[in-house]
Amino acid sequence: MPPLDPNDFLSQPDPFTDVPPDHRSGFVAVVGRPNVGKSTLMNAMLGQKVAIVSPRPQTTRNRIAGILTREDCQIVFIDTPGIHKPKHKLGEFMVDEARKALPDADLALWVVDVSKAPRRDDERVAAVLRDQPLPVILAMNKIDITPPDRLLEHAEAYRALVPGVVEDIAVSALKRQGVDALVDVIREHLPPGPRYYPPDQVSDIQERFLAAELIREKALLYLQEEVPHAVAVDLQEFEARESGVIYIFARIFVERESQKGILIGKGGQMIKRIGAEARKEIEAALGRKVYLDLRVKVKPKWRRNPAELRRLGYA
Ligand SMILES: Nc1nc2c(ncn2[C@@H]2O[C@H](COP(=O)(O)OP(=O)(O)OP(=O)(O)O)[C@@H](O)[C@H]2O)c(=O)[nH]1
Ligand SMILES: [Mg+2]
Repeated sequence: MPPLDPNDFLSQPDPFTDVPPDHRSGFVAVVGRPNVGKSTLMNAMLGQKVAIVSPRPQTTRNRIAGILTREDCQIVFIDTPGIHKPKHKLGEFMVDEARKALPDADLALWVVDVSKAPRRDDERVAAVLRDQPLPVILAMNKIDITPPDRLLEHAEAYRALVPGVVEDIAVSALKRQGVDALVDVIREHLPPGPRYYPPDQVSDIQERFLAAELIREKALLYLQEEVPHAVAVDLQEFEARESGVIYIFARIFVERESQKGILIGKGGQMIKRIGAEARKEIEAALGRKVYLDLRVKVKPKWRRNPAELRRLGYA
């Protein structure tokens, strides 16, 4: 074998620093009240589903990084739980998670549902944003369901809440309208800098976490009323079998017997449906066959129990 030539080695491109001179990078905290479309918007900007999404408020419970790498920038989005008035320890953890994203960020992306006038929880978010030094970009989401006259009126009302808003832009995360323009605007407000992550890394989450979240997403989608909020997914086994199949065993927690009945459904129909839908999406995400084993367990008041919360990753 010929001796190694150090020049060969040095000429290898470095994916972190080998970027154009106008390259920019930074961390963007995605904040807002529950259900405005923060996770949908982050996924749309990434072009890939990293965070789960549902029609129920308080879907996101942890901070989740989504990494967008372009030739001219790398943006690390931190999706956060919706800021609201907490009613239990889980809620306190969630709001805390959201607040913690701000001190390490270069920019706050404030997402609102512009089809609606600001609510109490939007004012809570505004108070948090006024209380910190970061520049704020206001993403006025859901323009696809906003009548034009409402857009102007509501935009004014949201802008008035946070003097630190440097830029606002109307988007539809669902219809992918204005999403690329939003990324361009965000880039302009980031400092020059290298890549922080390899260009092909889209998130910081683990496969286990993603599997548990996709199970929870399907439960949120099909359950009504107070049941979704009482659901936690306790992933107990995640194991690659010799056959190549990934075996996943998860317990779905609810707080009451009545909720267990709803989750299982008549003749087990509901839990079968949740399992089938979740399995399909986990298989697509992992690119492997999955055997999904779900059990429903009643854990009274787990949302108020510090030991359970810690075990579930909510502390
Ligand atoms: N019509 C419309 N619906 C949207 C849009 N963006 C998101 N949604 C819907 O709004 C609901 C909430 O979306 P999420 O992305 O889960 O909202 P979130 O802000 O992350 O919510 P939390 O995690 O609970 O704080 C879902 O039903 C989405 O499909 C949009 O641009 N237009
Ligand atoms: Mg969310």
